[in-house]
Amino acid sequence: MMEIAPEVRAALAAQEPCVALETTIVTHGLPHPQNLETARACEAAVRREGAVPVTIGVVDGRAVVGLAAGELERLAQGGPAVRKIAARDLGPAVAQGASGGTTVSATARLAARAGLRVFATGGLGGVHRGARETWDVSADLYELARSPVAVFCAGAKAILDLPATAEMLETLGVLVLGWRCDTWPAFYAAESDVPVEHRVETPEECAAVLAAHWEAGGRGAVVLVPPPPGAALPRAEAEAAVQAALEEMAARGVRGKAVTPFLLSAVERRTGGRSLAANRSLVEHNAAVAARVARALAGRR
Ligand code: PSU
Ligand code: MN
Repeated sequence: MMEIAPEVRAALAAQEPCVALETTIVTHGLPHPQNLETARACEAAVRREGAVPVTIGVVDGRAVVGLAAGELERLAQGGPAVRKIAARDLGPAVAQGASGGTTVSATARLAARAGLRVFATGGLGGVHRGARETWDVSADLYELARSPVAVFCAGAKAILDLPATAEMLETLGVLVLGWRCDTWPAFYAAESDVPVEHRVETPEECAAVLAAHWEAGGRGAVVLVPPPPGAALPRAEAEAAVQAALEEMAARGVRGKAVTPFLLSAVERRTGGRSLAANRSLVEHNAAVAARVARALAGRR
């Protein structure tokens, strides 16, 4: 059911550092052609830091761990047939021969099955604002309660309820680490009011904490990486754009898996594309930090 690319298979056998990358950000998160450029830039960043990039997605019913360049291009072309595939959608996608981008939940599931421990993306899914009425909580959180994978991200997307997301991760036993930060980054903005309990300063320290977490029977972890200085948007600007996007969404009655893609594009319009630029550079930065930690983890074996 799952296909591991030869390069990835060899790297895993040799215990070389690998970094998994998701593809919903390609198929549903960023517009074309920035989506493809960003995905390639992430792969390049991982290689520059001395690790093997492992982009994961579903192509014609094949759940591929380590997409070839042409397969990634096909997903990036998009179109209505390209699905957004969360962990629970893997079965239907494979059995029906469909193609799609895998969300954090599906990517974490496949990465863990392949034996990968380090995974980078832009933002994690989480508890949506208004979840008390809608019950909209991303399956990403529940999957991290099960799969022993560390996700490097700039926090949960700014469109979410951050304090509720942090509480939920605590309930689910998902470890949260701050990469050189003491509060949750608010995705486009570098900080928020939500504290992070455990801070790490170096790849070696991060690797040591993750290794101990897994040795103690822990499963998923989230490593919060604030956006690099040049990339972050001012907090007030990001917040105003999100508020307006949420109102537009309510007026249009958008629901279910369309919520996240809708909000991302509405925020992009309202920041004059600046959120898109921030998104691109922070994902690449996350991939680079993840690769450095993957190397430190490999060095411990
Ligand atoms: N972060 C982004 N863009 C995205 C996503 C995250 O900057 O497109 C995607 C991730 O794949 C994440 C998914 O797993 O959104 C969450 O979707 P939902 O809220 O429907 O669970
Ligand atoms: Mn949802």
